[in-house]
Amino acid sequence: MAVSLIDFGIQEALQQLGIELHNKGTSTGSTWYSSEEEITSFSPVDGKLIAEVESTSIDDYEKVIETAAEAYKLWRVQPAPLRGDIVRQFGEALRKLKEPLGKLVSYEMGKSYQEGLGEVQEMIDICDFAVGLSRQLHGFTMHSERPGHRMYEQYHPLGIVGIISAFNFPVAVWAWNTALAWICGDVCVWKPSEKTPLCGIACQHIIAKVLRDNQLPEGISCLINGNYKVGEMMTTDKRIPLISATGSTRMGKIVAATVGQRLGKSLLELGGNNAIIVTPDADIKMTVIGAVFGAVGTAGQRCTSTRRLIIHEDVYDAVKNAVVDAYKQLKIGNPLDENNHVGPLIDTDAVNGYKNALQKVVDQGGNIIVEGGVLSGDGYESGCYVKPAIAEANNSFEIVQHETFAPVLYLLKYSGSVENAIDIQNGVAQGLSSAIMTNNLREAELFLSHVGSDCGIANVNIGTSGAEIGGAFGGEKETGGGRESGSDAWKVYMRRQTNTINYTTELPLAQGIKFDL
Ligand code: UN1
Repeated sequence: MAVSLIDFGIQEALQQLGIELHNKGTSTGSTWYSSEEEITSFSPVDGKLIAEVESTSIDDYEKVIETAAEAYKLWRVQPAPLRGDIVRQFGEALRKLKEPLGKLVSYEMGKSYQEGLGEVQEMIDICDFAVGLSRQLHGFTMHSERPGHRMYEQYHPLGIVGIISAFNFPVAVWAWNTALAWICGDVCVWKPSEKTPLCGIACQHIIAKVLRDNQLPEGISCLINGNYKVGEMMTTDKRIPLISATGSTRMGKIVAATVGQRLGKSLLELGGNNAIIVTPDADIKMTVIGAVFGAVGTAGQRCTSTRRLIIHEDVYDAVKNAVVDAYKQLKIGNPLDENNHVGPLIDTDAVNGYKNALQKVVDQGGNIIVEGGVLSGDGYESGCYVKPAIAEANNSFEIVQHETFAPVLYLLKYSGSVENAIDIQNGVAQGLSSAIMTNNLREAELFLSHVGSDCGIANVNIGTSGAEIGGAFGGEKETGGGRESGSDAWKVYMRRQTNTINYTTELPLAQGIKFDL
């Protein structure tokens, strides 16, 4: 049965968000400019064409940057707590629109409605976090080696921050960046994924109203649309001191090289190849929940998705059987229907990537224990619904080393001590998220120590996905090294300045240098 938009309240949600399907509006801040080229968005839920959005032309892009630069002059002189108040109001607007926006995320991206709501909650959480931070933004003071001198450091805004985000978190990752950048005094230009442009337009409507209500220019938040060519306009643009990019490692390498070429800053949040280590002391019931949600949540399309389970040989069969049993309970289908656990992949290209991975794991000597496959027929007309699959494999397989954005879980066996499992866990190019399931304090602490997990995120007795916004989010190695969201991630959105003030009538030089005139 095809999805009925009315049954799932999509039409109503769009109305509440003030947008329409087949949105013809174009690019950005203060005015909606128009151009020739269009990008189209198909819902993976029912395969329908749901948006045609005009792509930003070079001329439009220039207007956008001018609009943003103009807005920056006004924004940077607002006191930070006042900027925080705007972010507070944005958070309030999101609270009111949580359900319709969560629904749109679910419909355009394909994640479950619950996860769509969770994503909007992450936006609200980062707004709250940023509001508090707007009264902090503190630097250090230090003692000068010279008498009668004072030294301190302070943080100033950067200017225009460019945000390039991915389809899998079509709204939250923008908010992580933008809420912090705004309180720091920056203005933002956002290029959402060309696979989820309607989510971008919905967010733009929400913030534009907040800015309008406060007589502030919409240029504080600009939206541009398009494919990598529009991204390239941003990465090569010297007027954008910081580019924050989320996506594949392949994309990140191009962004880093281009931004690095002009000595700009980049904040990269790229691919993961996340593992859960299951030791003989693990609580198997907890392991199953963490592993299954990690592997099939968002249909395996989170950068934090669990891709590898590294299981000790003593508990291998017990864990394997429990996970396989849990997979039998999974319901796959329309993500707006809350009875389903797993929604579709984003598009048929992703389905091909999934099929390819399953073929490769067999070719490379793996053993499929939960069969995959593409679903067809009633309710699966989009061709994007796939069965979560499990394969017994080896960490050295080329396909296991690769991040496949789909629900494919690899089981890897280890023997001996936990160090062996940590070696396997670290034995990939990526370094985003990791977890250990154990009740053994020694194993847990070793895993968290400097000789333990080499990832940006390391958890004990929870899965690899579902991080809270309060911690810094990001990873090492080919994950790109960037940190977004909580902790002191705000510092990347500001420039640091060291100030030395002499309040005497002498001018002594540092390092005791004598220079008498
Ligand atoms: C992403 O997949 O790009 O930790 C972000 C998580 C979410 C964010 C994921 N809070 O799974």
